[in-house]
Amino acid sequence: MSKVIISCAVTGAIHTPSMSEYLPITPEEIAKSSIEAAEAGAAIIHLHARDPIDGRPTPDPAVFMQFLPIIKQSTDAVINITTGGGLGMTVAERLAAPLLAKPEMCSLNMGSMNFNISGAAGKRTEWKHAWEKPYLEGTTDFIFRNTFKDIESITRTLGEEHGTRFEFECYDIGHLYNLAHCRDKGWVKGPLFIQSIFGITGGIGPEYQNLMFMRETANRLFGDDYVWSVLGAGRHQMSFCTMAAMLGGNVRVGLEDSLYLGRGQMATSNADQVRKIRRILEDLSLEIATPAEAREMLQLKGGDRVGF
Ligand code: KMH
Ligand code: ZN
Repeated sequence: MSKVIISCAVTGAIHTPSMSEYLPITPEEIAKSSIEAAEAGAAIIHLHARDPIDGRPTPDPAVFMQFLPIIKQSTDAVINITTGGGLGMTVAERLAAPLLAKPEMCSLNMGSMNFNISGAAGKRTEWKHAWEKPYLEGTTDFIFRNTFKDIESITRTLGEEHGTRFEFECYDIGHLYNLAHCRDKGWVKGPLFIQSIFGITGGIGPEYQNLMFMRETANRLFGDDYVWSVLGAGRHQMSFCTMAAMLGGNVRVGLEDSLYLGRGQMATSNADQVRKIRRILEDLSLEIATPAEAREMLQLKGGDRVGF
């Protein structure tokens, strides 16, 4: 069995500052949290940026550039920049930082979809910032956009022109077929890094039968030309990662997708979650991939060939 790649998505665009005091917001906090996660065993750091003043997700390349070089200088981890961005950003805005930074890896959501995170607001009545509640509640009327034309263009500009490879985010079985279509068109080549996502309202539900179905479908479509990873949103994070690892997959944790460490227990850092999944994996006699091993498994261009 090959080693397990731990990805850590440190801040994202789903959770808001009122939900956890531990969510990294400023460039300094994002850099520190990423470095800690890498030191704890994450080989890949998946990054979004936030407005340092109010924590709102931002596509501003200048903000990304405040933390990317620090993380690069302090760790060997693979830096993976979102192309999904945050709610309400245009495709061009979402691509601004990746095109400037030319990272080894970028996320790529494999379709347009409903993306309802209004449930994350919970029963909360007090908010640190005025934008948070409407941001979340507005997602009952939100469509995340990635048409085939968008996907083709992203694979050409980032992939072909800059040598960036992708974390193909698949929220449902149909997204695997979308990816197979892109592969058949010649827009993307293996080994494909597939991130199967469970538990986002708008995507497939967090049931283990779906995990098996996702795995079997990916096997049928991609044979051994893919590297599989799994994330479970919210309380499904650790159980879905564990099941994926037992099926030969890789795992993604981080405060982007869950603010908790266990039932009723907030994670106080990204590194907390990395340490927990690492412990589970090692208890299962699985070995953790180093960044160098992840680079080899995913055929990445190398940390010295980025734009930051
Ligand atoms: N938080 C994930 C469910 C992206 O950055 O492109 C979605 C995500 C999207 O990671
Ligand atoms: Zn993300």
